[in-house]
Amino acid sequence: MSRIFADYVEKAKIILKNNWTGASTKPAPSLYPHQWNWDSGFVAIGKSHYNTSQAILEIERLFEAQWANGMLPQIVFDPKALGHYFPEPDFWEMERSLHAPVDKLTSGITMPPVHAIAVEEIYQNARQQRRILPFLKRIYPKLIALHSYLYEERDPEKEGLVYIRHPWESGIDNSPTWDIPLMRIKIDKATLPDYTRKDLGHGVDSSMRPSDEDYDRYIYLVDLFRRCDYDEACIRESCEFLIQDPLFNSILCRANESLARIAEVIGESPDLPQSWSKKTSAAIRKKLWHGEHGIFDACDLITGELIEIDTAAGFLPLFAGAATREQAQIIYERLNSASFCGLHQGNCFTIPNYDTQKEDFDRLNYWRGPVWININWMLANGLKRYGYTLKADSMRKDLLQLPIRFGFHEYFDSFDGTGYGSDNFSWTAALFIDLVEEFYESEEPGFELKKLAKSLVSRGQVLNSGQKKPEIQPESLAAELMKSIRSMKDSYYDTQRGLVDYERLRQSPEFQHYRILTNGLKEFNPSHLKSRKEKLAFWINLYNTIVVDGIITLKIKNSVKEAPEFFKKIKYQIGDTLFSPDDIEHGILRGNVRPYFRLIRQFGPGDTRRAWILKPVDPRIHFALVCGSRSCAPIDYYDSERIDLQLDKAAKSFINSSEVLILPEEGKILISDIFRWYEKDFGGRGGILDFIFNFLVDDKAKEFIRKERQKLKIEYLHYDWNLNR
Ligand code: 2M8
Repeated sequence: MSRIFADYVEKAKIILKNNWTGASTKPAPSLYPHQWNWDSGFVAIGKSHYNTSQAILEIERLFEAQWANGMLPQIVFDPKALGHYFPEPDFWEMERSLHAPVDKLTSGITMPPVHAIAVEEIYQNARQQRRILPFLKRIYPKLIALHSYLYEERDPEKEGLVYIRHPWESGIDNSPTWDIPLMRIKIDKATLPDYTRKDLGHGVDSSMRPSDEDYDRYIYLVDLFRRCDYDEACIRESCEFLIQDPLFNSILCRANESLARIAEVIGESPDLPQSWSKKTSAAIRKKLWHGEHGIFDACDLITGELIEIDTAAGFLPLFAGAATREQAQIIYERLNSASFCGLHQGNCFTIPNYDTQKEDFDRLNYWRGPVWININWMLANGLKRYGYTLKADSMRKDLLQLPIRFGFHEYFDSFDGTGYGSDNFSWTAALFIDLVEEFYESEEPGFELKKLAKSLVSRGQVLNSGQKKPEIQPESLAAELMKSIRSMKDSYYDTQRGLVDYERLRQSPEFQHYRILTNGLKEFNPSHLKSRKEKLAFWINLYNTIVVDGIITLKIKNSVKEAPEFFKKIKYQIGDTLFSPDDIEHGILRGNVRPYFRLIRQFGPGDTRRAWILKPVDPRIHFALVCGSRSCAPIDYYDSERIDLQLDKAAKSFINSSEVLILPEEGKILISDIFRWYEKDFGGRGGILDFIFNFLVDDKAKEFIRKERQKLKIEYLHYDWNLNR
C-alpha cells in the first residue's frame, strides 16, 4: 500500500477499532450504538484487508441473530448499550414472533443483503484462503437461508423481485422515493403508540434527519408488524408499504453471484444462487426500467406502478450487471449529467443521492441529497463492470478525497464536501481502506507468461518486419497510416470509456491492413511530414498504435509489465532506423532528453534520428501518450487539424481525475508520478503548479493553489500499470 495514504488508512483503522465492541462494530460512536445489518457487511469488506478474524467475527455475530425463517435482522442490540436508541427491543417486542431467536435482541425487519459479497471479499483478500474454508462452510447455509427467506416470503408472485416493507429496510431511510407511499398512510395520533425519538442530538442537526411525519409512519409500520406477531402473510395483507426497490434487488442479485462462487469454492452446487441471480436480473431490467426517464425506479406493489422518483438507487442495477448494455448507456448519460454531478463538472462531488436539479433536492438532509460512500462504492464498481472506467475513477477520486479532507463522516455535502451526520463513521472508514487497496492493487502476471514475454522481447522485437508492402507511394504513407489508425479507433477504441477491444481488434481486417501499412514505414522518410502539428499528430498516433500493436503481438493479458522493458524493446523500422515507444517519446516528442532513471540522452551524438527531434516540448503530450495502463491517457486518435484542442482535452481529463487530489485542509496536493518523472518538461515545480492550475475546473482548488503555491506540499501517487482492457 502506498505510503501516501498510510496515515489516513491508519486513521480509518483507529475509527474501526474504537467502534469495535468486542465482537462486532457499531456504525458510529453514539448515534448508532448497536450492530447494524448492512453496515457490518461493509465493515467486513474493509477489515478483510487487514484483520480477517475480526471480519469473520463481524459476519458470524450478525448471523447468530438470524431468525428461524432466515430473516437477518436490521439491528442486533447490544444489551450493554440499551437506552440510547429508539426503537429498541422493548418497542419491537420480537418475542411475539415464532421465528425470533430467544437468546438475542433484534429488530423485526431486514436490510439489503450485502453479506455474501462481504464473505466473498473475506475469502478473496485472505492471505491463506485455505484457512477460510471452514468459515465459508459454516456461513454458506445461513446465506442460502437468508436469500431463500427473501424469495419465499417477499416475492409472493414469484417474479424474482423481493419487496421491502419498511423504509428502514431499504437502508436509504428517507429517500424521496418513499414520500408518496409513506404519506399515503394516514396516521391516527390517538392509536399511534407513544414514542420519543432518540436520533436527534448526537451533534447532528435535526434538519438533516428524517422528519417527525416520517417517524410517525416508521413507528406505525413497526406497530403493525408486532400486531401481526411478525407473521409475513398477515403483514402482507395489511401493510400499505410494499415496494420492489432497485437498490435492494440489485444488491440481492449481485450477492447471488458471490454466493454461487462461494458454493463452487466449497464444493456445493452453484445452481440455486445462479438461477436466482438470472431471474432477478431479468426482472429488474424488465419491470423496474423506466424507459422515458432512462433510469430504474422502485415499483409500488399497492398501486402496481413505478414510483417516478429518480435517485441514485436507480443506478444500482449496474452493480448487479442487471442492466442491458443499452440501458447502461442511457443510465450513464443521466448519471454523468449535472443532475448527479457530471465528469469534470468541477463544482460538486460525485454522486449525490438525489437529482440536484429537483426542487426537493436537499444537500443537507440525510438520504435526500448528500453523497454516501457505500452507495458510491457500489456504483463505482458497477460502472467499472460496464467499462465506464473514467467515471468510476472520478468517483474513486471523490471517495478518497472526501474522508481525507472532511473527515470520516456518515455523509457529505455534494457541493462543498462538508461532512455531516455522525463523525467517525464505520462504513466510511472501512470502504476507504478497501478503495485505497484497490487503487494500488497490481496484478502479478503468471510465471509462464512472464517467461514467454521475456523470450519474445529479449533482443527487441521489430513489429513491422513483414514482407507484404502497401501499394502506395511513400509520401502518402503517413496520411494512409493515420487514416487506418482512425478507422481502428472508430471501431475498436471506446474513447468515452478509454478502452481498447484488443481481442476483436486482433482479428479485424482494419488491423491486418494497418500491419501492412506499417511494413511500408521501412521506405518512409519523416521529412515528408511538414507542419509541427502534422508531426505532433503523426508521432503521438504512432506511439499509441505501436503500444496497441505490441500488446496484441506479445499477447499481453493484464499489464505491460509482463514484458520487461516493453517500451524499449518493441520497435518499428522507419527508413533505415528503428524506433521504440521510448525513442518516440523521449527522443522525438520530449526533445531528446535523458529519460528518468537513465544517465544518457535517448539519442546519442551522431544518431541520425536526431534529425526528427521536435522542439519545444509540449508537456500536454504526457496525457495523450497511451501506455496501456489506468493512469495513462484514455486512448484517442489525434488529428493534425484539431490537435491543440485535443491535447487540451486530454490534459483537462487527467488533471481532473483521481491522479490529482487537491487537499486544501491538509495543505498539500497528491499528484501522479508522471509529474515527478517529467518535471523538467513542465518547467519544474512552478511549471507543474501552473499547468495544474490552468486545467483544473474546481474554483476552490484553483484558489488554494494560487494562494498557497509557495507553501503547499507536493506528494506523488503511484502509477498503475494494469491494462486498459
Ligand atoms: C440509518 O438508519 C437507521 C435505521 O436503520 C436510523 O436512521 O436510525 C441508515 O443510514 C442506514 O442505512 C444505516 O444502516 C443505519 C446505521 O448506520 O443508519
